[in-house]
Amino acid sequence: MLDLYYWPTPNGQKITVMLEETGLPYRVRPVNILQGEQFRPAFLRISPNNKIPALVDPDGPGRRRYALFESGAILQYLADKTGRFLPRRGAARYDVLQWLNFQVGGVGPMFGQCGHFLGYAPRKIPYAIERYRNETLRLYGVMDRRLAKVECLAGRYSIADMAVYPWVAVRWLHRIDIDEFPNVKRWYERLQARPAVQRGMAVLQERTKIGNPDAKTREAFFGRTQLTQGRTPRRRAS
Ligand SMILES: N[C@@H](CCC(=O)N[C@@H](CS)C(=O)NCC(=O)O)C(=O)O
Repeated sequence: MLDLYYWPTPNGQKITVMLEETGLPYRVRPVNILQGEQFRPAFLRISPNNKIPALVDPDGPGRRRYALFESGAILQYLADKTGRFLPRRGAARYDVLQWLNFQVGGVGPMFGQCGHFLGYAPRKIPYAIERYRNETLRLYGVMDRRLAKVECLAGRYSIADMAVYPWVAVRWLHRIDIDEFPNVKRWYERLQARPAVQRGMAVLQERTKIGNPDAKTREAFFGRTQLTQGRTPRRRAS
């Protein structure tokens, strides 16, 4: 049984969607990142970057236990394990990997910063808001032009779509009007109708808490805890 270290955020939901699509048996290990549980030593041994998602496979390569972090790597691992949603070889494989990396290196970080400066920053910083919202709009434009030509990002339904979908699901955080991107909208609605996508998106959904973060959450996400990984900071030598 796979153990998924998870919280219901876009980066976590990509993996539950893939697990539901493949039917692999898994157990959810909630990591409440709003309460700083990502800094617990046992979790850091699996995910040294103190972020969900992370996965532990008791039957990994060489039939040994294998732990991995980074959602793009986890999606690729699960695709290779099952032989699904990522062609094994050839151009079609690299088509998927390009669009998967487009999400991991572009959509995730840029949409994330856009949401941060629009909704969470204690001060409104117009330059930062404009910078990240422009970048978010630009990325929507890239996807819209691509999806005008093909049904799914890499041609056919793949882990690249699963990676992007949960980020489009929270577009209200980025003040995106999906009607401005009709091809993204069509793609989104097609994925939304898939039962596995609905099941994956629903995992621990009742614990989602987006809104005004309290002091403990702010500290865990944006404060000194990020630099010390939960440990008491060492005093600087004078
Ligand atoms: N590049 C990472 C990003 C993961 C990520 O940002 N996870 C967030 C939740 S969406 C998290 O765990 N944040 C906790 C923290 O930063 O302390 C991935 O794709 O897995």
